[in-house]
Amino acid sequence: MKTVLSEDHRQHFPKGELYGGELVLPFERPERWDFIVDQLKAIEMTDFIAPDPLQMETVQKIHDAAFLRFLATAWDQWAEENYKGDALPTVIPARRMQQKEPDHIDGKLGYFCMAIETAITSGTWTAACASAAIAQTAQSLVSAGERTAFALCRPPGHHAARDLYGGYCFLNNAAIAAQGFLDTGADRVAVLDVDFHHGNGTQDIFYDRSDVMFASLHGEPEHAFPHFLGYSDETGKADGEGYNINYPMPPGTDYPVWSSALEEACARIDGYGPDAIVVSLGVDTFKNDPISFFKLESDDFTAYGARIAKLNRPTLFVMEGGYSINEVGINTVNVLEGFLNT
Ligand code: 5XA
Ligand code: ZN
Repeated sequence: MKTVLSEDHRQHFPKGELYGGELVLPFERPERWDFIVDQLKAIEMTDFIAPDPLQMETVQKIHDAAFLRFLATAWDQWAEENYKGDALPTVIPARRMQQKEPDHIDGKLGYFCMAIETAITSGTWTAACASAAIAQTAQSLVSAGERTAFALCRPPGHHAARDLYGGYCFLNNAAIAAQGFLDTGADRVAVLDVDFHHGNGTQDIFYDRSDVMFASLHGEPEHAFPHFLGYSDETGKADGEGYNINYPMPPGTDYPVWSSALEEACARIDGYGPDAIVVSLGVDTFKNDPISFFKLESDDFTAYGARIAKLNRPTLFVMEGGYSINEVGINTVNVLEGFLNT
């Protein structure tokens, strides 16, 4: 198996994340990547390769032009204001307010943001583009005939919608990869999101489309981020009706419950008959994750990697969340090993 990765991820390292009313060391920080790479090296099951240059045409099919322009220029506009910290929004277009992109960076940040914990830094755009390029390159490998590949993306992507960033995400790597599969001959692609958090961005992007099925297992929005999307009655619209499937689960959910949702999701995906599967692989379902409430054990990750393999389709793994630093590598690699050994 090949792992696609880049040191450029280090360029995105905000000084703080807004959490519990404080600016804390970000949960989503470069160290996570090091733990995953160390564990991948330990099992010697993977070759490491660098990404090809980003193909912006695919990204433009997933994200709006104004949003991409904003991400590419946000830091420079912020720096022009001589603000001292990283770029964080302070005002958002709430209910009954105008939805128009303002000129001032303070307004733009709020306009394009879905969650304000996430800071933009001088290197965020470079890192986000490298992360998307990683997903594209790994997708090309699978499109060219590899059974699987691992896109070690950082920053993650599944909360990024057509025109929204937040939840540590800027460009939607999994959606860009799904579009890449379609552009290279696939008729149908399934995105299976096993991160603890609902992939609101991926859902948003494909909500009215039938060529991408989106299935997500996640914490109930009543209790879990992103709070405003991820209910089971969100089933798609127009051509996409029936192709969006959410499995929200309550606090304390353990593997027997979680894996029966996975079983249902796999049955739906099987029935759909995709030419490729993109797995949004977040390992924040782990019992000790500091910002999540599921109770999966490390061995459960191996078990579900094996279950995904039984779908018997070309499968791309795209890294999303997971913040229990000591186990993020073990749990990620367990999924890949479970898949590869099946
Ligand atoms: O999958 N998404 C995450 O892990 C980000 C959660 C952000 C919570 N503020
Ligand atoms: Zn997550």
